[in-house]
Amino acid sequence: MLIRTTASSFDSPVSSEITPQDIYHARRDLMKLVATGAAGVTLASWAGRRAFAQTIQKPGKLAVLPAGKSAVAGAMTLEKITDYKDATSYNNYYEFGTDKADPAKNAHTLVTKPWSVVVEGLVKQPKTYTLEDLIKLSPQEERIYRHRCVEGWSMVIPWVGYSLAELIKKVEPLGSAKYVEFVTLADPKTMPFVGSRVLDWPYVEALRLDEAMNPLALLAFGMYGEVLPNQNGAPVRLVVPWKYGFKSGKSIVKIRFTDKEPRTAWNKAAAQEYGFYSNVNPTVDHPRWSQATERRIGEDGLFAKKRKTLMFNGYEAQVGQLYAGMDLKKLF
Ligand SMILES: Nc1nc2c(c(=O)[nH]1)N[C@H]1C(S)=C(S)[C@@H](COP(=O)(O)O)O[C@H]1N2
Ligand SMILES: [Mo]
Repeated sequence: MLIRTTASSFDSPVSSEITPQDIYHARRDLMKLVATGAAGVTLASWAGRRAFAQTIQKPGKLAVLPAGKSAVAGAMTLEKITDYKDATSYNNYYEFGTDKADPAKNAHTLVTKPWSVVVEGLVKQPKTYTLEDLIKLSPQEERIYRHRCVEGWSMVIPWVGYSLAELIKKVEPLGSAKYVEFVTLADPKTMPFVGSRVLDWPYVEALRLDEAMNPLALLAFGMYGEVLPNQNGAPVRLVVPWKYGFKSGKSIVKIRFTDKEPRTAWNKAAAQEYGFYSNVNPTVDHPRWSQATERRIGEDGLFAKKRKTLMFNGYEAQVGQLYAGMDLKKLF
């Protein structure tokens, strides 16, 4: 994979990486700055506008995880990055409680060292990776993704990791492998809500193999230039930006290749509400609420005007072909 790290290459991204939505939102952010008088000369050029949109403040809370800017098409949205504070205090991580504030309060008990990830099932090279080996398997990239929860909120998060495809290629799936299952940690000693009846533990998620091979599917080890905070799924999680957030399992301990569609935690809990695919889709509502709009966390306060939700969360150019010919109302 091509890794570009210099500022000059960042200043001339190929056009396929920039969507009309990205340009629209970047321009709108700039207009706001101009209106408040905050825009200085450095924002006069297009490069300046993008530099503004992409500047990532390292929070200085956890170990730094160096990464080059990603060259994967679509991997660097220009939209305004969500404040670290919001991204780390408004979470879903049911092993630590069902309230959005619970993971930040409770996840300090998660033990992330030592950590290993078992890769098994229909592969030629099954292997147990230590976290250290897994981190070194491919160069770390920074990716700025839109992140959309099925409950109707969204954020923009700079992740650090590499394409899940890099790991998949290393373990060589057999021809019979059609799905990839992700099993996450379920430790009742350190996770106070494992054992509660909301979900059948461990939290399990899965992708079709071709979805898992799409370069946007990210195995993430960090965010905002540092290792993942516990509440965001330390030490390793999945990020699948064109799907609702629950497809992105946190604190992964096992990756299994199968020939049958795996049962997933939310599908088991409420099959009529959470399908296997769960692609972000403004035209298919959740049975109890609309999916047509979203509220961007940290944007304009509590009474924020809602934004229109984009098909495949704005990643249609990159992933639309995976679903050609499928009835997405049935296979939601
Ligand atoms: N193990 C585990 N992974 C999980 C969840 C969970 O409860 N347990 N919640 C999911 C949901 S519903 C969402 S929206 C995202 C939230 O990720 P974030 O808190 O980093 O924004 O994590 C997903 N991964
Ligand atoms: Mo979610």
